[in-house]
Amino acid sequence: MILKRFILVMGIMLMAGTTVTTAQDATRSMRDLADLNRIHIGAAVYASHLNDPVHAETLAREFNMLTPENEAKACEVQNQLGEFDFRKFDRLMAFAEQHAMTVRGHTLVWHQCVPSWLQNAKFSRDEAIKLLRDHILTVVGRYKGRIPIWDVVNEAVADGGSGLRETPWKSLIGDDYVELAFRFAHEADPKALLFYNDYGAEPLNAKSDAVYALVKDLVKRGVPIHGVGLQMHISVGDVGPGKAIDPKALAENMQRLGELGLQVQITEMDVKFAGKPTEDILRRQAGDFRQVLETCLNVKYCTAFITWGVTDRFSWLRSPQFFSNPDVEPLLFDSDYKPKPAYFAVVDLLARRAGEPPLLSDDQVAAMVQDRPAAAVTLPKPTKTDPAQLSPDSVPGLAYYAPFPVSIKLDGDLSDWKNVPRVTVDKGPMLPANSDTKLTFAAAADKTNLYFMADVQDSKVVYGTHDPASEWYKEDSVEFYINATGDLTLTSYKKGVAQIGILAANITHPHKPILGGANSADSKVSVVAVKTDSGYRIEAAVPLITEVWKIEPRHLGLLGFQAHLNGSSGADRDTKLIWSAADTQDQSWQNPSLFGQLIFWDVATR
Ligand code: 9MR
Repeated sequence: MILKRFILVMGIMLMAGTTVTTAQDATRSMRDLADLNRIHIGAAVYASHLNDPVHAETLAREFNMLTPENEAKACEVQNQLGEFDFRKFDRLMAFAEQHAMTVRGHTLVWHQCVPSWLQNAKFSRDEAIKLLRDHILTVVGRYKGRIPIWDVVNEAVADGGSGLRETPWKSLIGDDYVELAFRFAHEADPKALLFYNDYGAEPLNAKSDAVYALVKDLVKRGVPIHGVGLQMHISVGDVGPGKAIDPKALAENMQRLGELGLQVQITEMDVKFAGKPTEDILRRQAGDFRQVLETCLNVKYCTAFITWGVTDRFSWLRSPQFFSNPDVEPLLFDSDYKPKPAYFAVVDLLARRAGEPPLLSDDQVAAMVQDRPAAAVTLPKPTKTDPAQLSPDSVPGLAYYAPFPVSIKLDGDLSDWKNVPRVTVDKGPMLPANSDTKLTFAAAADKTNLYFMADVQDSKVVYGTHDPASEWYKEDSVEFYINATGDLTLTSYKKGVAQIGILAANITHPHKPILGGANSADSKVSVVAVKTDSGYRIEAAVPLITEVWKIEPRHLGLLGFQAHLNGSSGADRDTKLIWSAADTQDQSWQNPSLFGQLIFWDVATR
């Protein structure tokens, strides 16, 4: 869906004290950009909001996912025992289907919106289990095959993380009500992805530890659970290094959940503040939204980003029952559906990540995100010089687009690398005058491996002259570096980062690779090296799943990546060529933040 539209941004981009009055030709909606990034961007909605045509139009134009804000909750669909009312829910479903939006079912089991028959109820455990099953089977079953994701259990962990909170289902059934709810939801729709959803468990803290322990146990025991929703109801200024939502700690939490085999989604984001909005508040709010989305985009397990409403006008936070600030503006669109700085922050980030023209200048971004955490390089729109190429041209020194799936055989023959873009590196901190040594590399993946190819031009290939255990880099060798931790800002090595030094000496050592470099053994790389007329050539296969990483190629998903060449003309290294522009001093061996990016590119994408 390409909706061309023109947004006149008059005086709403208020950055760093200066009013930026710009007219932006935003040719793509947030929804289009989310589609390009292959991520769901959603909003919570009431069925009654659809009465407002501007609301309906904004929702369908800007979001590819919706969550019924209340319509699926127990007190709404079954407030009287055995009497189900799906009218409002059906209305939202119909709207979503009409506009090809994905629905997140929210929520089956919760300690709020408790139906009257369950309040202070006196059922036996068996009766309660039957009621729980009937409820879930009826609700999930009605939309079987149409709702791909359900928040099965909401907010079950006590604040502070000490066990499960008291709820009607817990007191009637016991702690296993959680597990039973997941099993019943799976019974009702075996294909639906089933989530546990909670607030206050976004970064690393006692509550997120408790959520992690809960879901880890469920996974271990084979309970059908597929994801964790991180709600993200926060306040302006909460996001940033050392703050309540530290992007690094958020990424680490997502990462550990992902490593259990679960997806992660930001399910209910809004950013509140006391009093009336000011320019400064809205600017910092934009930075908060941007950093959370950026973290989500950087962690491969994060698959959706949902705001708790479309417009400030209908935010739950305005209600006297909740935050009770009639002036709060916690969302992306204001009360008149005008996009706010937060909207532009999100759209600009999505555009940059998809190689579309940025909406904001780098200064504007910096003003909203002080202490910016991520290695957010701005990349040009991906283009292919040669239409036969399987992925776009690389961006010199910054990004390499690795096509997948491409099947490669390690045999020293490059015919299977046809149409995989090649990059030549002929610069670096050490290069003797008149040397014509250079490195040409390429990368690709299939379902099991990430492949690297290095074709080295070198008039004298030197190997076997040093002890590979300590001085491997003093003779001819190629280095590929990977940062698969999801955190491209890391300034030191840890599990998941590897410097894979592959020696030319492998030419005479075909069976067990001779490697050097930090964590290189972790990579479990296989190597074939051959001598060529102009130098030597290396093909390497790094398993996508090892003890230290789980790399899942996903379109536009990224890894930290670096390529180096060490050249010797006899006694010692006299050539050092480096691909990434950030590493000017040969420091990648100890600082992964100097890597560039390897961006996966699905070959099916035109
Ligand atoms: O925004 C929702 C509000 O309209 C309802 O009155 C309330 C009770 O059903 O629930 C609000 O949504 C909550 C969500 O379902 C779970 N996480 C916290 C949300 C805000 O309270």
